[in-house]
Amino acid sequence: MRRILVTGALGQIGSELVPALRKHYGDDRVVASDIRTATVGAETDGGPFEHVDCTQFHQIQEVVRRHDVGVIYHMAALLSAIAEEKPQVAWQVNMGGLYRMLEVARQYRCAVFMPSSIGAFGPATPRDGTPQDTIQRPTTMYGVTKVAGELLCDYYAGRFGLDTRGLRLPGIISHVAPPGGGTTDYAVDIFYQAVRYRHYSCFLRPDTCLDMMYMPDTIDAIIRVMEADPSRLVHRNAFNVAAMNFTPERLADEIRVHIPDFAIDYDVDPVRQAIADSWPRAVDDGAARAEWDWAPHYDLAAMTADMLEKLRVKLARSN
Ligand code: AKB
Repeated sequence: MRRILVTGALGQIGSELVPALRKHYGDDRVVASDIRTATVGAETDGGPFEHVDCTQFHQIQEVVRRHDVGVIYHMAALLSAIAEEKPQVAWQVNMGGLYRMLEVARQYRCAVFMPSSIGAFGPATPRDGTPQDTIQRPTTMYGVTKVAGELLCDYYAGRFGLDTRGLRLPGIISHVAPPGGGTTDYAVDIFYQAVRYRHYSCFLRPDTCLDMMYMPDTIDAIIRVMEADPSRLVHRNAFNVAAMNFTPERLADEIRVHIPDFAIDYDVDPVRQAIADSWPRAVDDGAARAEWDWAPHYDLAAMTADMLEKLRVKLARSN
C-alpha cells in the first residue's frame, strides 16, 4: 500500500486532517509535512513527520520517493487576507507550490487533493446559489491562485491522466488550530473571545453573508471526494461544498443562545471587507451532492453548541 503525504500539516485543516487520515488508513501510512517544525510528541504523534518546503522541488521529490507516496493532500497555502498583503509570496507559495507538487505527482503517479475556495469566485459571479460552473474572475491574488490551481489540476488530469480532485471550501470553523490570515477568520476568533471576554470586535460588517463549514464536515468532505467512485465524477477541480451561511450579526445571535450577555461591535477592516464583498453569499453544491453524495452534518446551531462546549474545556485547561 503506497503512503499518503499531507503538506501544510500544522495548519488549520492539516492539523485535523492528519489524525483523521491516520485513524482511517493507519498511522504509518500517513506522512505529515510542513515548512514549520512540529513539536515532538504533539503534532507528530502516531506517525512520520517531514520538514517540506513546497516551493523546493527536490525536497518534495525526496520525501515522495523515500516514503513511496501514492496520494498527496496539498494543504500548504497562504489564505486570502495575508495573500493580499504579500501577493508575490502568495503566488510563489500557492502557485509555485502546487505546480511542483503536480510535477512530482506526475513523475511518481500520485493522486492529488487541492483545496480551492469560495475565493475562486469574484464580483461578476452570481452571489446567491452560485452555480458549480459559472464565471470566475476573482479580484484577489488568493482567488487568482485558486482559479489557476483548479485549471492546472484539470490540465494534469486531462494531459497526464493524473487523479486530481478538489473542493471549493468556504470559511472553516474549528477549535483545534487557528486559521491565520483569512477573511473568514472572524467566525473562529469570535468563539474564543466570547468564551474569554463575552465581547468581540468584528472586522467585517454585521450584514456580510458568507458560506461556512464546521471542521468535522470539512474532513469528511475531503476524505469522501478522494474516495469517490471516479466513474461518477463529472467534475474534479473543484466542487462547490456548502453547509451553512450566516452574517456576523446572525452568528452573534446564535452565540447569545448560550452566552446571553455576549456583545459584538464592529471595527471594519476595509481590505478584508472588500475581499468578502467580492465572494458569493451562498454557493450551490448540487454537483457534490449528485456526484459523491455530499451531505453536511452541522448547521449553525449544532456547530455553535459544539464549538462553545469544546472551547470552554480547552480554554479552562490552558488557564
Ligand atoms: C479565507 O478566508 O481566506 C479562507 C477561504 C474562504 O478560502 N477561509
